[in-house]
Amino acid sequence: MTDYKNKTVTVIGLGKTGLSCVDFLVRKQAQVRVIDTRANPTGAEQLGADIPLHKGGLNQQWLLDSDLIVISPGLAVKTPEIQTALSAGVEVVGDIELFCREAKKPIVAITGSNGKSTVTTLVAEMAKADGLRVGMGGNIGIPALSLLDDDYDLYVLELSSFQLETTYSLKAAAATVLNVTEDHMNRYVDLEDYRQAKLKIYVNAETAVINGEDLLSKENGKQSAKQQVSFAEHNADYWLKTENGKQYLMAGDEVILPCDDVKISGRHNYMNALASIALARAVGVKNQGICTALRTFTGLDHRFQLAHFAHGVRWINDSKATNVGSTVAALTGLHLKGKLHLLLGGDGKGADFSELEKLINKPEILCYCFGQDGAELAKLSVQSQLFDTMEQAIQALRPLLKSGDMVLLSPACASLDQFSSFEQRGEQFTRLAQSVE
Ligand code: LKM
Repeated sequence: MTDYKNKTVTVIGLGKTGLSCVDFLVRKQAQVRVIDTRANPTGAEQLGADIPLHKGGLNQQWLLDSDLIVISPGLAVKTPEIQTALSAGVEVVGDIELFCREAKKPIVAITGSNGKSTVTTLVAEMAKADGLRVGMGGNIGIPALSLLDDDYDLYVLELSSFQLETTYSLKAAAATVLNVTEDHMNRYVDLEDYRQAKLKIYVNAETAVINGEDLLSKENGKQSAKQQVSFAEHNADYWLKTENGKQYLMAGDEVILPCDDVKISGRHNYMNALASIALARAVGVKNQGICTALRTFTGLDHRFQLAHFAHGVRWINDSKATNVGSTVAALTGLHLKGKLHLLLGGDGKGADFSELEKLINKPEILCYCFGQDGAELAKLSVQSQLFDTMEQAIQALRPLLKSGDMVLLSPACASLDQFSSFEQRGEQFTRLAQSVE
């Protein structure tokens, strides 16, 4: 369905994405109504007074008499009421599906357990530096449907596995699954179930960009990209050359840039840079734009960001680390002078934390655990303490700090048990860090 006029469409889940769906559908002259399972959904105050809103639960009758249901990534498709509507023949899609049916310009589509916001931003910066008008959004920043209002040459979208589950019409010019490590185990049966949702990004793609070091990121036959390119340290189309102790970002035999000229650092960031180069080149971005972006992009807020430096203590905000793989990346290759005071906790979403054990159970690392799954995290190391909140954990570690130490918030968990988002958690950490004297 692409003609929504006079169709009865139920949007499930408000927030800025839900509002973007309502706005789009109203302009298409659909009969729109909204359901949100929360008692006080965010964005309700911005909803037009003429749009019916059912909150605090689902409304099976509304779902059954819909011509179309547009479901939020915040609600599982396997929810029984949604399954009942699907069985009755009602079409169920997400906001990205609506976007793909309308978009007239090439799309670079990016997913992965880790690094997707960094790569999305880098690709967009590369294309902008090359003179393109770029619409960037999706799972970060601006909801995809809100990008349709402007005249862009290229779309660069970050897509979550939940968004990909409800997308059928994506034909990306270039698509990547950056990596697959465990996340969202409260919403998927197992890692394979989660991976299959992510692999949908390759269906009908022009170029698939795969991680040569992560077999789980590869197409598995059901997908059908026309071309495939790889990135990895060795034996890949986009790779890292090491010569006389210096490293270089490479495309085949061609040097793109010495790693010393790249602002973001660390091995995983060089992999992010290689993936970004592969995606940008797949849509025709020239080296000049690629290099300008790599030389200037300093990284995202809440992503291993220096929040404060005082009395020789570095306070690092890595609130964006909402899964184990992300915290593993933060801890791998960390340069420590003194002790590491590591803040861990929140909603683990059913994760197996055991991979962290060997990385954190060290004499130079002290763990301060908090939130819903704090107790489980505290069991991983002998030098750990348990608190109710992040704020209490920070109060406890303050008197122990010595010059050369690092305080790192890289919690390996979602924030939604105690915060409205990882951004809010990172802002609180930064405020507390800066209030040290
Ligand atoms: N109907 C209905 C709804 C809609 C939305 C009911 C409902 C919600 C809850 O709101 C959200 C918002 C955002 C639920 C989510 C959101 C995001 C569920 C999952 C995600 S996510 O997985 O894409 N991102 C989180 C993660 O764990 O990666 C981000 C966690 C964080 O700390 O910010 F209840």
